[in-house]
Amino acid sequence: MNIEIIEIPKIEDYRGNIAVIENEVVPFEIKRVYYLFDVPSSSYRGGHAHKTLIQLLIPLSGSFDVMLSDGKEKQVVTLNKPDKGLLIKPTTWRELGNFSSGAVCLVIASEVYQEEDYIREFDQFIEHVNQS
Ligand code: T46
Repeated sequence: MNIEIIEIPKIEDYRGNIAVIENEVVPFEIKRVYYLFDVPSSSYRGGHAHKTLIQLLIPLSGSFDVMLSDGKEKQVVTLNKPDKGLLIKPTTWRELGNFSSGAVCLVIASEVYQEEDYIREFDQFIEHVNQS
């Protein structure tokens, strides 16, 4: 599976913690940041793969599950620590679900939004994997 858990450097003291993401924390130049919030617990996000985009998903608050597939194997990663992110490289099918109340998913991305980079049909994803 083309994924990695990234530890985000943090500074802890009696007042609480600060986690800092500078460019060297991620293996790409940061081009976009967005976040998912107020996601109903019964809702699913994602359900697609990217041709070139690399993303780091960080559970800023609460927890959620990321269901992953590389076309051969499946894996589920639970994200519930704000100093541990999930790096998802191409070409990986991802679906996010089981959001806890108040969960916030921060996403740091290697590219600006481009709809042409999405593979939104699982059959097309399998074809893409088999061709590459
Ligand atoms: C991903 C998961 C974790 C934009 O206009 N700009 C953006 O940067 C994004 C991310 C979305 N949009 C528009 C496109 C759609 O009209 O917002 C709408 C919802 O997007 P989407 O259905 O792709 O949202 P998710 O939560 O299913 O997927 C998003 C990212 O698109 C995706 O790359 O990995 O979050």
